[in-house]
Amino acid sequence: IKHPLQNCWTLWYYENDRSQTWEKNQKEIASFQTVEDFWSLYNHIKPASDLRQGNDYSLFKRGIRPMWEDDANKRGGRWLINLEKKQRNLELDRYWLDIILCLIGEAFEHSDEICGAVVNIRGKGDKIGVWTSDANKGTAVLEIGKKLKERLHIPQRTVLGYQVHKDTQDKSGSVTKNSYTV
Ligand code: M7G
Repeated sequence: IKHPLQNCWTLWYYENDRSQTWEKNQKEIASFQTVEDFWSLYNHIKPASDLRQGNDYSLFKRGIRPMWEDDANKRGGRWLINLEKKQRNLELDRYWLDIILCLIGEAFEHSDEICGAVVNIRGKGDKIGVWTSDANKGTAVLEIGKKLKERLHIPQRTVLGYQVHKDTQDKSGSVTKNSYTV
């Protein structure tokens, strides 16, 4: 008998095809709800560091689309980890796996607030975001941010910021303000 997870999760792949809309480029790869099925999927796909620039993986609870517009995300935001270029070789895959394990292992006290996580492979620096459902739930958002920083062994001096999706969506400049930091 396989070991069930508390939630069923769906892995998505975004391929940067300019002839298609952003939404159409989001493809569901597979869903799993046991530890064993997670590892067989994980062992079967390319590590994030091998994706082409411009592409993403997303892991979301089943039924939540990896986009701002989804009902579960539209009032939410993300804890954002900005990586330096050299971290693609050193840390990206470890961070992404550790985040997946935090999500599917329900490592947070406020795991109910978690929607999913996204890794963006980008020439200007890769990014990992952990998406939560309600940016106004400060206690939950902060608990998740602190736990994340601790579980990934991110140095104390590195500041992580939480950005509201609405702000990211209609940002005019190139930076979105942080609504929380840890
Ligand atoms: P990105 O891929 O999150 O980061 O956003 P990047 O700027 O480092 O590549 C790039 C663009 O993709 C955005 O400006 C939007 O046009 C589109 N995009 C990204 N996200 C997360 C969404 C989303 O959730 N919904 C929609 N409709 N477009 C999005």
